[in-house]
Amino acid sequence: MQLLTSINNSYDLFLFLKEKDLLKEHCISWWPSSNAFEILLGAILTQNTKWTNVEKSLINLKKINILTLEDLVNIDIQNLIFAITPSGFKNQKSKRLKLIAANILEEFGSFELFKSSCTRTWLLEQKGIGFETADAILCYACKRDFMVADKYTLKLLQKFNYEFESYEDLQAWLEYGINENYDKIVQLYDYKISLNLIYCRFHGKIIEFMKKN
Ligand code: 39A
Repeated sequence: MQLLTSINNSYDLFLFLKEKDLLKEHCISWWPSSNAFEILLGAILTQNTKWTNVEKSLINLKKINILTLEDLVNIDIQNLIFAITPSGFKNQKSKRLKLIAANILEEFGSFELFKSSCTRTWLLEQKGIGFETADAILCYACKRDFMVADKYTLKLLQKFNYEFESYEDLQAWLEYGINENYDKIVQLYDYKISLNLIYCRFHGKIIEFMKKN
């Protein structure tokens, strides 16, 4: 489907999506959890699968009390594999989860320190963490000003006849239009909205729009 509206920058795209009220049934930052550890799990489990499958794995992980990095490091791998089976690639993802939990504890000592001081470079050095997963962790779990630029976003922009050479080109395009118009965006909200929250909601609006269109 080709879209009739034309957009000149990501601020125009943001306005196009904003008027559709796509997040009215979602929490403020769109990602359905305020628990940063659960967001980290979800960001890795969602690779190459549907979110509904991730939700099933997250429920299983809660049921077996995987609530901290230490729980993840200590759980028997077979039990972890069983719990995350719904989200696919269970052997690969279980190893990745265990490894990142151990590496966070070794490098930062705690999840709180990880949230405040991890860098994008450090995340990208972790096995199985690409741009999209790293930015999802930074944006939603660590509340940093990084916009996720995923395949949904690329597909949506193709409908507006945009093409990008790389993930980082797309991300820069998304962030630039928002940053340049930050003051105008803030005025559209009747609550205090940070740049991070705008990025969270913008990304959420893109996914919800693409699921419906
Ligand atoms: N692909 C996705 C999602 N689809 C999602 N939700 C729906 C809520 N999250 C949080 C992450 N990735």
